[in-house]
Amino acid sequence: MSTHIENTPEQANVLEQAMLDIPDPAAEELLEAYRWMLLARRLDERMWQLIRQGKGHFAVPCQGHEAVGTGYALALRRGHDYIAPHYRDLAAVLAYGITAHDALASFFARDADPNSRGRQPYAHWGSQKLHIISLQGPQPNHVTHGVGVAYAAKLLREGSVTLMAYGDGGAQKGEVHEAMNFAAIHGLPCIFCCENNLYTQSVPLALESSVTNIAARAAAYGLPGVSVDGMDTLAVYRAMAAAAERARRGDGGGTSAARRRLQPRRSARLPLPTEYLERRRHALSLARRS
Ligand SMILES: Cc1ncc(C[n+]2csc(CCOP(=O)(O)OP(=O)(O)O)c2C)c(N)n1
Ligand SMILES: [Mg+2]
Repeated sequence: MSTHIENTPEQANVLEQAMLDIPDPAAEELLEAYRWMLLARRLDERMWQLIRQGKGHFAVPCQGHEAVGTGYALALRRGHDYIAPHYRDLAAVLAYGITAHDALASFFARDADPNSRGRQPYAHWGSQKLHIISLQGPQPNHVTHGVGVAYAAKLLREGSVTLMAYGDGGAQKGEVHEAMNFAAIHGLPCIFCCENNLYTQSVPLALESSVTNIAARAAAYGLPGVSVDGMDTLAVYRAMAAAAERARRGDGGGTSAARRRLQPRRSARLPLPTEYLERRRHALSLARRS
């Protein structure tokens, strides 16, 4: 149990120190990681094309988030550790066993979609078999669910770690506070990974949060927190591997990491060109009537 942790600067610095001792992944692993990132980017580009051709209805770009998902997937034992991914973590779910075919089946809402058989919108990842905790529409509910899975893993002495990823907008929600507090009280084997792209849809971080370094909040719960460059796969890998090691050792308190990326990008629902025209016609007809 990790109650009553002192919030000292040393405590906050624990992860930063531990990261220094994490060795680089083997060359084959790095090559595999590059494949996940490239495949995610190519799929993403294709989906945007399909949307613009009017052949898809809902795209969630992962561009700029590939290095984060890849970094944390590299640090975990895939198939054993659980992930509750952010909706932009295509690279992570590819690493976890979702195939390009599966992702496109989800994009086209087909029965072959292993996430929800086409019943949830694209990017609502989830697979019991692959240890991917199902994503819900309301953000970021999956964070509390992830903590529940970590609690169960602890009770069952399963030895697994659960990683929850969410955006900087999601980080402002009560769920994250509740999840971090509960995880810290019970010393749960879990990692909080905030993918800070500096925007919540069109709202800049400054209007969502009074602090820019989201990782600094970990200290309020007695958890170590570190902020790394989310465009740097190896930096993310080291932070996550250090966090996972602590969690596995039962060092308690869970762990927390936040990251930023360099290219903020708008999210994600583009009306079809025909919808645009329809809306324009409608707006014009209203204007004419008034
Ligand atoms: C409770 C709730 N409110 C609003 C939304 C609509 N919504 C979907 S994604 C999103 C933006 C989330 O921003 P952030 O967490 O920073 O993630 P990003 O898209 O930037 O990666 C919003 C507001 C939602 N899904 N759930
Ligand atoms: Mg964001």
